[in-house]
Amino acid sequence: MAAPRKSTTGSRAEAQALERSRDLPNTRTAPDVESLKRAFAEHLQYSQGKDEHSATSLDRYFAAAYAVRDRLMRRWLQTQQAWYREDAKRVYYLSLEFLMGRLMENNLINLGLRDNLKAALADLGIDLADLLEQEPDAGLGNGGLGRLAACFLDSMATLSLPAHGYGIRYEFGIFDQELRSGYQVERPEGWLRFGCAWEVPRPEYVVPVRLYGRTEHYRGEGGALRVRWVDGRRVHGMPYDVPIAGYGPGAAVNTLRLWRSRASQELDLADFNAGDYLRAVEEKDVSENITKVLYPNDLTVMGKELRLQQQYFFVACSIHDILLRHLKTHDDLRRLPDRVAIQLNDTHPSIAIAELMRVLVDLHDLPWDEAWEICRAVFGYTNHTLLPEALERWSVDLFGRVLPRHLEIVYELNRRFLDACRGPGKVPEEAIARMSLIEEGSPKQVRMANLAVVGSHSVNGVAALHTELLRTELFRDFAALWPGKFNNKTNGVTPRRWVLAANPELARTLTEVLGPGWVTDAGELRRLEPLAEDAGFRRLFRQVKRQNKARLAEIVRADGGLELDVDSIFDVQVKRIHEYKRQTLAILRVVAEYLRMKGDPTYRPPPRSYLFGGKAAPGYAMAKAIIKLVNSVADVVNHDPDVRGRIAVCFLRNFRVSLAERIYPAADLSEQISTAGTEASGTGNMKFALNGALTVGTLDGANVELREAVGAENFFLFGLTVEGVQALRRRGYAPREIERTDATVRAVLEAVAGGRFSPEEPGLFRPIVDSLLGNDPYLVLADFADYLACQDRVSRAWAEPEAWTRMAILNTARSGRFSSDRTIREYADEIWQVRSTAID
Ligand code: 26Q
Repeated sequence: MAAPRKSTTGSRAEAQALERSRDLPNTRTAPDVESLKRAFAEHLQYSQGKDEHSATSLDRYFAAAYAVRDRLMRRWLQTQQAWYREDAKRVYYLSLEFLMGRLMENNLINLGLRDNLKAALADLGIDLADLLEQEPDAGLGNGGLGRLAACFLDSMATLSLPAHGYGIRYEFGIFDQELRSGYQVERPEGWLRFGCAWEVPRPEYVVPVRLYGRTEHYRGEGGALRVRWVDGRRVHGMPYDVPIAGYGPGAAVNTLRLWRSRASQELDLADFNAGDYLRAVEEKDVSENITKVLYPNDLTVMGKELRLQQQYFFVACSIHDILLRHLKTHDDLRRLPDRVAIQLNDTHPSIAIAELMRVLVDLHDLPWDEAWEICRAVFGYTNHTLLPEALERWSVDLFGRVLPRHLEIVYELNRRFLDACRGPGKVPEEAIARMSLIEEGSPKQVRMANLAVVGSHSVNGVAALHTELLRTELFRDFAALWPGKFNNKTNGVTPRRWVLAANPELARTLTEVLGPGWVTDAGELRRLEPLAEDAGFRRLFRQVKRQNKARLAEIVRADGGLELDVDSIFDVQVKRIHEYKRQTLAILRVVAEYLRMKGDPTYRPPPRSYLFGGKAAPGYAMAKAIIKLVNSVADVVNHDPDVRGRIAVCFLRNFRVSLAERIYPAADLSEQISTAGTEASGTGNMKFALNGALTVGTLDGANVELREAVGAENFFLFGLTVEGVQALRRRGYAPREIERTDATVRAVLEAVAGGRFSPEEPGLFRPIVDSLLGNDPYLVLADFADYLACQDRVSRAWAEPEAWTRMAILNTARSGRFSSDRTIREYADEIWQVRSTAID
């Protein structure tokens, strides 16, 4: 079944030559300024074929990128040799999304080349910052889940863990967001248009994958019942490897392997020989469509056939690859759990459980029970959401058509699992119905979350509160059966990208006072605490923030023309647009502020700039309406001379990793205002806090732990708790009652629904207001009054700049726990049992 891998064993002479080249004084990859200059000049000529007259900015970016890439390669090889030599247990992180953003600056920083390259380019009259802007974001994800995977890769390499990421090389990542008259318009984003300097195609490692077809049951050797999957379509998975450099001298360079679908030649040739050239080419199209585009939905899943193909395609390629690597050095698949841990980033890759069963049982002839034990020992599953609409289910019909053998396997797993649950004194029948891998009803559906729970030895939530809710609500039946399986791994973010790269001024200040250790040991930030009492340091901290605000203001000006006042509060809510995240709550408060200022000229809170940003799923009408509302409120408020200089509203177009890197460092206030019990963790909250923003937040997700870490007195808390939310829902939430009794709510809703922000189309925002007054599951109006009161506390706190700065410093000082290094150590020790191996 496997395409032959054309790796050969080289001659002794070749090995000696390579050995010598490694020992030689290393001019090609030396890190000094002169060598970098020379490398740049050579790549401009010999890789780009350009001279100083013809080179574009893009050519210069590529020349510099190749110079950096050369310096990655040797450590990459060394790392892979070390994993092989040590026979290290490896961890595989399977994810449909890796939201990497730009790669060049992080590679420079992690390799310790940034200053030298900056100097080398400066000597040539080139500004490094300008070059870095040439690189498009690798936007291969939607939001939190995809960015978490990217932060994890950075931490795993920095901690020198033998880790591999597996994902899809989408030709089109998350769409570019444009605004037309305040409405979101999606544009395809072709990040590969000019090629990617950081990927290495590996056509010699293609993997064949089957889809559709049917199963044949037959008697094998000794009369045993066996199954094979036949017919259907064949496609090829071609890997593209992206090196992932850890930070610092002892760190690893790991691999992110992204699969691209290609037409399988066998099929093309068969059609071609039959004289149907056009059909052959069409078939090629269908095959290559699988990895064309990222699904831009987060949290609302629809059972699209192509999405199932994507999931299975990349899983099949990855499992094949993992087993091949294992079998290179071990002949026994039963030892797999000692050598391999596979982490499933949500249920999206959970078909891997059925695929590993298929490969072990059908192809390698292992007994079912043994195969199952191996699966459960190998897989871990991370859940990222409690929202019911986000739980993946596939109709049995569709699933069985695309993956006929896997459906049989799921049914057999389910039969055995439910049999084991039944019996006197065991699991009650109604719990069994909830735990079944198949949801009865029409249509019947495969429950991917249940498959992932049953097929893993570990199920983790992404914040303490979220994990508690998994245990007591979503997976309560499973938790009763297997209490030890459920565990918490609170999310984290990488301080390399989110502080060192994004906030160089803050980073320099931190290193000056703390030394460089905080970059890999974020707990060191705690030593900043006493400096919160130092007036000189506070001044410095404020200066850094002010510079960052000026830098963001310049970006906003260049993109939209709005002039932000850098002395105003930068009050920021950036994240995907979703009703549960309650951008509506924030914008309704802006309206309330605006109306209050209009009605009472003596009301003079400190000036604020309200910055919003985020993408709406293209099919999510309510989210798109919210974007339009923000832009419409901005239009009115920003043009009203009565409030000029006191309030500004700005929707930041096309929120993405590279823009986020400019936003978090510039924020004074971080809005984390989801309904308690809905946001699994949040990770933006951590990026803000590390960069010295104060949080206005509910007791939801990781906000709970963030508040504990920074201290309740340095966090603006409001809103219902999870228990409060549950109690209110039981009592019956009556938003009309709130409207009747709260004059501010009434005035705000009247303004929005009555067309004050949409005079051309007075009814435009009626649906938003109707939904808030109807069966709103997110209880926006229930938290409204408390949110306003809380924001008044914020305004009063801002009026005391020294006290504010003290709080901001303490937020940075006490957020070290939210480094993804801490998170990854916990995964490595408690789920994967993999160890760091230093690279010499
Ligand atoms: C599934 C099927 C079909 C199409 C799309 C999807 C899909 C894609 C992306 C479903 C969900 C997602 C993304 C979920 C996500 O980003 N969740 C967030 O994960 C973060 C990291 O753990 C948390 O911090 C956030 O709280 C959580 O919302």
